[in-house]
Amino acid sequence: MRTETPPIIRLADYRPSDYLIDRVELDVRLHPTETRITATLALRPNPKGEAGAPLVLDGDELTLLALDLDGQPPAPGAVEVQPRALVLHQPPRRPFTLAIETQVNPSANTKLMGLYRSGGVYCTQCEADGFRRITYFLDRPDVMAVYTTRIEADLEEAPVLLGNGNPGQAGPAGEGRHYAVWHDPHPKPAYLFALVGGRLGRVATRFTTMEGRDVEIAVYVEPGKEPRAPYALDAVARSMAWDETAFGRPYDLDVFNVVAVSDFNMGAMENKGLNIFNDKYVLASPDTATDADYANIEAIIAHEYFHNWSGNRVTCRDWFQLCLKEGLTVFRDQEFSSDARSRPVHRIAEVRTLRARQFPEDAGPLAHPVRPQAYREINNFYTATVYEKGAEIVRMLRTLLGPGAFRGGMDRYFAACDGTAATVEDFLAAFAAESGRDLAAFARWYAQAGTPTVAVSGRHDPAARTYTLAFRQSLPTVVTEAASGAAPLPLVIPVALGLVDPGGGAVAGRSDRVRDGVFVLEAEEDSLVFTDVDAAPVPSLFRGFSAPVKVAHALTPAERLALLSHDSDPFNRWQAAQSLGLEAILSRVRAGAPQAEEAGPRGEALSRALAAFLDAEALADPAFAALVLTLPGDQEAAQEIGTEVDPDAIHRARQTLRTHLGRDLAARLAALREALAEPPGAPFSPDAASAGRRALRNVALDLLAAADPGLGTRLAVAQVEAAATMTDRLAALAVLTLLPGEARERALAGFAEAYRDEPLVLDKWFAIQAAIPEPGTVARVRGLMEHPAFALGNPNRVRSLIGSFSLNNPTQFHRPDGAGYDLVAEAVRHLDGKNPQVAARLLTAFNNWRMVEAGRRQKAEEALRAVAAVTGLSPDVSDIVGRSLG
Ligand code: 0A1
Ligand code: ZN
Repeated sequence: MRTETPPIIRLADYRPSDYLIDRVELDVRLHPTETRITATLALRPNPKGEAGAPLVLDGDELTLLALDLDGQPPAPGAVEVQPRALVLHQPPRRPFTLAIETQVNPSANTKLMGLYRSGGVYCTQCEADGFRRITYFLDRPDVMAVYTTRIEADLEEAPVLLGNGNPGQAGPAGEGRHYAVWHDPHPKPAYLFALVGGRLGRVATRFTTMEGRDVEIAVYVEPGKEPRAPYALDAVARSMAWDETAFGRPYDLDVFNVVAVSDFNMGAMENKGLNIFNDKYVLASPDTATDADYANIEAIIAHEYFHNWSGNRVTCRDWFQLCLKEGLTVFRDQEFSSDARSRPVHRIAEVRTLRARQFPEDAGPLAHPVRPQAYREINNFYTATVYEKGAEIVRMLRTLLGPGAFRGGMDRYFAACDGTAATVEDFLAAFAAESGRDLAAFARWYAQAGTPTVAVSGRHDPAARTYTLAFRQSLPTVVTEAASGAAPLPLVIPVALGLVDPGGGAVAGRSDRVRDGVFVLEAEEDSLVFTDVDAAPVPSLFRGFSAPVKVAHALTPAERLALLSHDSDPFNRWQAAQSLGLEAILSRVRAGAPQAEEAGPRGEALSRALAAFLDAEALADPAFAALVLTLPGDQEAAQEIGTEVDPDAIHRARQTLRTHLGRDLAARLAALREALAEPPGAPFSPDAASAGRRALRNVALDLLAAADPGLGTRLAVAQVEAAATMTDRLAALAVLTLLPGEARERALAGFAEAYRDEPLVLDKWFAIQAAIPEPGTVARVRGLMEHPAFALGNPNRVRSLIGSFSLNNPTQFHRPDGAGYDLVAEAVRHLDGKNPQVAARLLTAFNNWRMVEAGRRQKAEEALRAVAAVTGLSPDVSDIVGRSLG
């Protein structure tokens, strides 16, 4: 088999479908290897399509058993079965019915797209194009139909049968089988179809909507795991309530079901009324889930639930509009989590994710606009850019319009587009109509790839008592196969800002171009004059991270310290500490390994700043303090350096700074650990305040261990043994992984033994070992791939071991001898035959290969070329490898 580069699909070529499907009746007879599906489709020509065109139904790995047209077998020669399509020539020019019987093998479906089995449970995944693996269909999101699904299965094997919409008739079907009918009254695209059949445990609750609808909410999990489901169940109920209050959006069916499965390509899926989840994002107990897991479960439950309006009631016209549902829904789940937890702490977490994942994507060969103009494989576009940068665009819109007009625009959007498959233009039109603003220039955020840089300089004029800020924006020209590489146009950039008095007093300065604390930068260059400014202030720019940009703004350590101490904006206080930390790391790297013991002047400044900060307020907001104490990661420093990166030099510099901070702050950190210690037997709570205390305690442990490995080992070993929560146990184990020796190996072995029957906990064990920054790790990871708990067929295992290695272990992934690259490339090659989507995602770790120094770069290129040379590569992997090398 030859590798085929999949053809390019362009937004500019969009055409409405020639046919529409109004109703779908599915009859699914579940069987482990021979599942049969009869689909009865009510079709009609689309008045917007081409009259008399052949009907081309998508299909993939289907066996066609029977077909009839309006109750008759079609005329000989009228039907053509192609490998990936069923073509009906000269279909009727009036409404007609097609009944199609297909057969599939769910047990052999290792791609986890379409109908497959996970731990014996039948389930489906249809986004983006999996429905065509169940039956022949117009598998595109602008074809929306009303579905009725009859599911039949062996009663022993699958006592629970779930579908989209509301439950209808159910009962015995003879020969030990039974059936259930589900009807979804809301027209939907095929990608939102789902069914589940299996033996499952259940927890449930009820919710009454603002419209008075009584809804039954249920969460289904592996039998026996019910005690771990209530947190997710409660998160559904809280999400329902929040969407009513925050956006006026009620739920619209009588039941809402969530099913957790252990084999899932992504996080979760918003199928109408039947969300299917990776069990990692459902199951939680203090002994098995960390605080981060609890936060993720809450956020992802909310995300999928919010899709019911932003995604399902209003869906996407085509896959280029993916950000229309994803960016908006991420924004909505971020707001939900901010309301449920600490808003500033959550904002910092969002920005850390954006910088760690989206900025690198936007700076490498896989860069693409939030709304791509072309793709070869849509499943490769579920990216940080579409999701996270997409959410930032919605956030900027709110900043620009203000909360009132934003909410009004959202209401208009939902009203105007309800029941339709919409576009980004429809979305922006609602806000333009509401606010009376022209959003044409703002729309460039959707079309231009790359992270903009905004360079700022400030000048105080004592005589005129003015303070002038000069801004200049620049956007890299991104050249891809899909985009011309045309010079980018200026973006509309909301700059939330304020002036801070270095001594902590008030600054009187004002400018009438700043409204509600926001200045809007629209031109390439602009300057802003504040009047009545007596003394030179420190500008606090991009408060709350008001735009997804890099800021080039030279400040002295003293000025950063002033922001850390006196800014009213918590985000920028954190940012000040981060900038000091980053500058301290970079200056060490640039100086080329100076004396190991020295922190450098910036390191000293950081120590002093953090000491003052800890004395003043560590206990006031522990979660915030934990973030302030956490240095920027290796990858962030690498991004900043940009070319000829030496990951070892960065790692050494960061470790030295950690050691230095740990020494300078040792007494304070030890005191903090005491002050934050949990009284024995205290009840567990996953709430943000309790999690914040745990976070600060564990950051303190990490720094103490960096300063004094002996003490660190003793403290961490004790904590691993005595921990009351997985958060504390895992944090201590992670500290130990940085301290080579017997104690570490014993702790790791003990952990594996204690959780031998807990795959999701063993994933954490895989992940922290894969991140050990030592030359032995490649061999360790290869060994772990042979561990009985590892399985290449399970996406969670693969991501935990190999994904963690490639993303969280820069020194070993980028080993100078190329052994790290080879490990990942080999895994991609093995996996591609099984699960191309996960293989392709794994390969994106090579995204920044051009940034590393020449020796490593050559090794990375060799590894990529070895993947490219494999015959029979999937479209998924061939797309990523092609763009990475392109
Ligand atoms: N719409 C889902 C993401 C998703 C996309 C593709 C999938 O197929 C494997 C699964 C899920 C979301 O945003 O949560
Ligand atoms: Zn989503």
